[in-house]
Amino acid sequence: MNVPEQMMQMPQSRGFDRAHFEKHFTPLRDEFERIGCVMVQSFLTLAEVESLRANIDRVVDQVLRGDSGDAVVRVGDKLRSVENLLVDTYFRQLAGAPKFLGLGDALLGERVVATMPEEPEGQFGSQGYLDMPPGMDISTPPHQDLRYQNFVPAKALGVWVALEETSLDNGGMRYVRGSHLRGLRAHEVDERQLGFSMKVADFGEADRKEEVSFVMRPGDAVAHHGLTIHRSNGNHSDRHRPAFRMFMRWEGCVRDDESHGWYLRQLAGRRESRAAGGSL
Ligand SMILES: O=C(O)CCC(=O)C(=O)O
Repeated sequence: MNVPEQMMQMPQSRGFDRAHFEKHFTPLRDEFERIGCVMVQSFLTLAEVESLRANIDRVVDQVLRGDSGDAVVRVGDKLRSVENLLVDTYFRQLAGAPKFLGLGDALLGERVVATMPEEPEGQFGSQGYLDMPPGMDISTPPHQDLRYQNFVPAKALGVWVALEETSLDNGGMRYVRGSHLRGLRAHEVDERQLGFSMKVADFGEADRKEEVSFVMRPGDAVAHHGLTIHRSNGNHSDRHRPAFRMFMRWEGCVRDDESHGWYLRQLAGRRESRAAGGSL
């Protein structure tokens, strides 16, 4: 399966036509800075969406078949998430895709790189596939990605691309307006779900009141800052909510070892409890 040419073209300087992305993406920066997230309509073409989907299916069927770790999460017989797509060449190449890096550069106002799985360690942290299958009791707890990633300075973002029509009823994401301006909140372990182990400890009404959400078509993307609190309340429709997500960070970020150590200890504790037959 070929990587879509449009995403992979290699032009000047750092590998892409900066003027093109400045024209399309830089105007979104003000909203991104104020609110902490912004929708990019038709970020991917339908052909690119199809290519992504085909490659995700291929990786799940051929590469991650029999994975015994946390990379492929199923709820019942339904696929919930695939976290380490970067085991595959297609997705490794996508980490250098001009469209994604161009969006990251424009929104952060800094040169970004895609995060790699070996950086945040554990399975959460780079490119992933995320569905919220209908009729399953699953949600995404309110969290800030930087609680998992622990990059400093806090210059990171995630780009979440809808692969099908998405709105609140089928599990669309909610983002807390302005939460990225108020630093990292205390998190605690969420015992319910594999893959999403952290939640904001005191998430409450004041946060809910500030939530924004989007009606998305296939190929639309929402970029959110690494400190923006986001969650999903679950899928109450009969439609799937498949999405592709890529994380990026300023190329100069380093890891806060103390903060990351805390996260890794929580993760290890959770794995132990699961191995001992406890909750997920
Ligand atoms: O798709 C989801 O349910 C969660 C996605 C998420 O938290 C993220 O992309 O950072």
